[in-house]
Amino acid sequence: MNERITRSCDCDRVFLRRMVTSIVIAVLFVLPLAGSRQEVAKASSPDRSVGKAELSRNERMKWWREARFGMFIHWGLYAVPAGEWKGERIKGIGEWIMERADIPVSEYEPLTKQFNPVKFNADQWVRIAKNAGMKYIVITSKHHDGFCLWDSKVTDYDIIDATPFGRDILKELSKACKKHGIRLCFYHSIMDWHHPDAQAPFYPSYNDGKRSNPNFSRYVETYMKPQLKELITGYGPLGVLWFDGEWIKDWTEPQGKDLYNYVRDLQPDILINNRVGKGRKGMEGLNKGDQEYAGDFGTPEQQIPAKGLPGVDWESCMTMNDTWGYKHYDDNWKSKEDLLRKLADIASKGGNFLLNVGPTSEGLIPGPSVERLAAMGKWMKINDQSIRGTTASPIGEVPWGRCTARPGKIYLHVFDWPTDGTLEVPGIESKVKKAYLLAKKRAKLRFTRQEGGTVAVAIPAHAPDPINTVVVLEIESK
Ligand code: H79
Repeated sequence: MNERITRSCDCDRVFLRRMVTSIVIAVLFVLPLAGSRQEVAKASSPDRSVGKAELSRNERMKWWREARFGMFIHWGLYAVPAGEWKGERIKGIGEWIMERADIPVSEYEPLTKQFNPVKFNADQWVRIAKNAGMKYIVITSKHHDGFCLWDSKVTDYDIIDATPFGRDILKELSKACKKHGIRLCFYHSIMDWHHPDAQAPFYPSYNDGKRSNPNFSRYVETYMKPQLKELITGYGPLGVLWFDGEWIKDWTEPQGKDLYNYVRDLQPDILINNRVGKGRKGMEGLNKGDQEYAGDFGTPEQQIPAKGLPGVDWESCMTMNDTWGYKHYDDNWKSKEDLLRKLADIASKGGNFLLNVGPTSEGLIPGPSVERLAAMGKWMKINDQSIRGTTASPIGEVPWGRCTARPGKIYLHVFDWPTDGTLEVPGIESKVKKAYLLAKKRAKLRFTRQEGGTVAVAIPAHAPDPINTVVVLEIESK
């Protein structure tokens, strides 16, 4: 099996190279005496060549594991109806309005004429993400409705050929991301309700899980793959390709593996989510079973796995209200407290947080989203070390909040500030050198060691930050 789709291949390339050298020596000198030839052949067999030395999974995942926080952007024609069709408010997520309101292609397509986001400013969007402390942006190059946000050569159903706006949104974002040091990533739907060789003939059952389109492989080979090539070669290098809509009957795991390899041949260091293939378990988006499935990370949607996913890379994607694509009447916003605590919760379980915004058809990120991101950025400016590049809690669950770590430091995210002036931290086996508030590094906190590995830290009477105050323990690294 192709080494690149083997999830367990976490070995460091440098380590491997050294190992190969040792094995060569062993082959030449030792093996003729003791030898186990099979092992040698296995360890020294070359990687599937992709034109240049292949990066190990750890090397590829490095920036993503460090980033911990990214922005999801759902933007497309659905921002025009914004949750309403023919005067009726349509239930469900906004970007699904075509399916939910049974809109035929012939009526949905003309929305292109109304898509004129004159207030779109790529630089502003990227700055909003960056100021929130986010390190990457995942935007819908194409959602299920099939409309393309870039100048695709294989269709006219795109921003340049079909709308009065006529500006290449992805090109502008790509430039702005480069300027601000943000990784640009694309969400790309495998399911396509517009392309005649995909699901469209089955109107109104766009999401039909039972029926096939006899021409689906033609759509894959002559449309989807060329489009992905355009995106990777013309807008990259990309951070992630984030597939979705893979649950349709026409999509199979072998096709997923083929697509995974196709994309990585075009950009060897790119990351690809698990929805490229069929390994997803319901909405949890974790790789199911013990079989090998394609993909570099799991994608729990609208949820945070209770215990994280030890040994697996994962990213929770979530909306700030109840829709991904803009709906003008959805006011069910999560509070900034909730969002900031979710960020700490996810980091404490070793995952990433991909937080969504759904811009309007004018090209603006809704005000309530901007406000929340600004509040998160304010917290991140002081506390980002406790999130960025950290790993899951080394001491399990704690009663007052969450915990993250990096070598030599444990970050205590205190949500419920103790009123008795003492923060009890269980399970600390290493020697504690220092304790302080991350917001006030020079003011050292006193601490005592209690029985059973608990360290009691003397803390101020009132929570310096009622949402999440971070207390740092500097420990002797093992
Ligand atoms: O892009 C956003 C949504 O439009 C898309 N994913 C996020 C990131 C999405 N969210 N929900 N859905 C799509 C609805 C899909 C629901 C289901 Fe299934 C498809 C239910 C049954 C088939 C996937 C496979 C979930 C459970 C099994």
